[in-house]
Amino acid sequence: MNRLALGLLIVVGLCVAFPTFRERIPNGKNVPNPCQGSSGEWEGVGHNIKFGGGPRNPFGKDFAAAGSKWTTELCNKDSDSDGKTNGEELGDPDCTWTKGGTPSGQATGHPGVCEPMDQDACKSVNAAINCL
Ligand SMILES: [Ca+2]
Repeated sequence: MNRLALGLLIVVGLCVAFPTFRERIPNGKNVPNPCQGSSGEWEGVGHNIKFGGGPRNPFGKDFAAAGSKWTTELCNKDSDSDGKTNGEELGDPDCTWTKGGTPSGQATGHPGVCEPMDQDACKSVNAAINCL
């Protein structure tokens, strides 16, 4: 493999949602897409676009500030200001999940996107969110 191909692989790898980061939060691979008319999951949980990469959303900023790991403080925080803690949205309402474990519940919301997205209170929070 030549250097250019290797470099491209690295760049692509960095642009795609960090799979290892998704393993550091409860239900990181099952975060529902909050965009209207969309289904499936939101791979780049900490980013403004579903596929990850680029600027971070409020949860991504808090996750980075927490040392890129799930802490009790991060769990209890409501990063997207929608009234639900990150733990509630990701299925760890009691903040007991540890990496590799099974969360107590399923992810019910997106911790970095204020929901429901069409509410007035959410519009400014979600200004940078790109539903594509
Ligand atoms: Ca929230």
